[in-house]
Amino acid sequence: MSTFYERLALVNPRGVCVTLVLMTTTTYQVKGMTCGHCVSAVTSEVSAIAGVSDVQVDLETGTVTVTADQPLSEDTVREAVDEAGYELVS
Ligand SMILES: [Cu+2]
Repeated sequence: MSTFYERLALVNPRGVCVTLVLMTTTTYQVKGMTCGHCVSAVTSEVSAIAGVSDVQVDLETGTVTVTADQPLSEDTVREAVDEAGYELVS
């Protein structure tokens, strides 16, 4: 799994630089997906996780890319993938 953080750097009124995490995009490897039905099952389970705004599944590579407004715990994503009937490999 790999995570990309989209950050916004700001300078607050006291002149202190702060960064906000706007969005995280994480790519997971999922085993067992073979067709469009698998894609929609995984998409709907993972989309139901709080904070998730987008789910993209690539059948050929078996990757699921999840965009969320906060970092997600891997266990949460693993449970959702498991619920759909597949296995999170990494
Ligand atoms: Cu399928």
